[in-house]
Amino acid sequence: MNKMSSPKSPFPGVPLVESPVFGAEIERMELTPEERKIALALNRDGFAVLDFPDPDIDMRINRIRRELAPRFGFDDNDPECIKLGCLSRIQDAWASHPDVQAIAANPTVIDLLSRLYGRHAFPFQTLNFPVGTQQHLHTDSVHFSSIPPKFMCGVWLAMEDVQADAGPLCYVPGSHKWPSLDNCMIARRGTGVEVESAQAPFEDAWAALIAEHQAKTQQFLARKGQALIWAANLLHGGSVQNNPKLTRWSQVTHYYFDDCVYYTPALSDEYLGSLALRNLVSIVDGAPKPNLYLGDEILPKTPLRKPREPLPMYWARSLVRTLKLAKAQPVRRVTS
Ligand SMILES: O=C(O)CCC(=O)C(=O)O
Ligand SMILES: [Fe+2]
Repeated sequence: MNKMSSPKSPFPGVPLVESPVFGAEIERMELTPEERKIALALNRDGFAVLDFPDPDIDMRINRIRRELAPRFGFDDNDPECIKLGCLSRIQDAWASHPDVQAIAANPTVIDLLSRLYGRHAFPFQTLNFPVGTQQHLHTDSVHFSSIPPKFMCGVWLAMEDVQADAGPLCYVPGSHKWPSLDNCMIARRGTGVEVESAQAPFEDAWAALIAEHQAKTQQFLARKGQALIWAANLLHGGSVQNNPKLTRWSQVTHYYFDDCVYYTPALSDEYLGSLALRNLVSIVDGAPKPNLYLGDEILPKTPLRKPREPLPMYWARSLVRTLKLAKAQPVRRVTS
């Protein structure tokens, strides 16, 4: 069947690769045999491994390591120096480093993600890590969600061969099919509360899910230049770094997809209409990415707050606020 005669997806608000009718969707995706394997793995396991599609990747990695290492405060060429305890990441180095930007904006990766998800992908955040993150298992969904849900993924790139004692990337295969957690499910408010960590409040619930499914965590002993795509709701994290002298250079690029609302669930109360919207630009060209719901731009509203003062005073203030509401409030910027 050629492209022109392909029927429209019956679930345009669900990523094709996570569609309830994936068996039919994969036939319409126009994938090479290699890409088909990636689609099947992402659908089944919530992650897929690929060789990073850039003939210059080796040179780019070497330049990034050479130029970023001094900012982490250790000698990258000295195998004996202790690498633990250094500043653990640089966020959004893409803005000043052309190789970080080129990896995030790789057109082959963007094209593949766009076909797998059925909407155009755009990178919006980079993280460069010199050592293992030792980050608790988490889903990116609690940091970066979308409406419709699940239009988000991460692409992790190994910038060296990863050793077992360096704290490899780890994940729970199949966990992307478990419920996607939000504040309501764990009886917690997202607005009007102090947040120290977006993911810590969810960790008990994830541990209970792992126990319930008797699920196993796997490690990725990647080769330099290998990449891994993870789905928004896949549990992943960093294993323990047993050897403090070992590096584990990596770059993570986080992607969203066009025509969605982008927000932070950990700081939202969705059912009360309170969304911590994100104010994003695409790493490809710096273009702003508006929050769109079925084509309409969604502007931030004042979050709903619990009354903290005598009720009549609160109502009076609410009335004043309501009258002023025609004026858009500043967008709340949130970093993960
Ligand atoms: O590299 C890791 O250990 C995990 C990084 C991660 O979870 C992320 O950037 O979303
Ligand atoms: Fe993550």
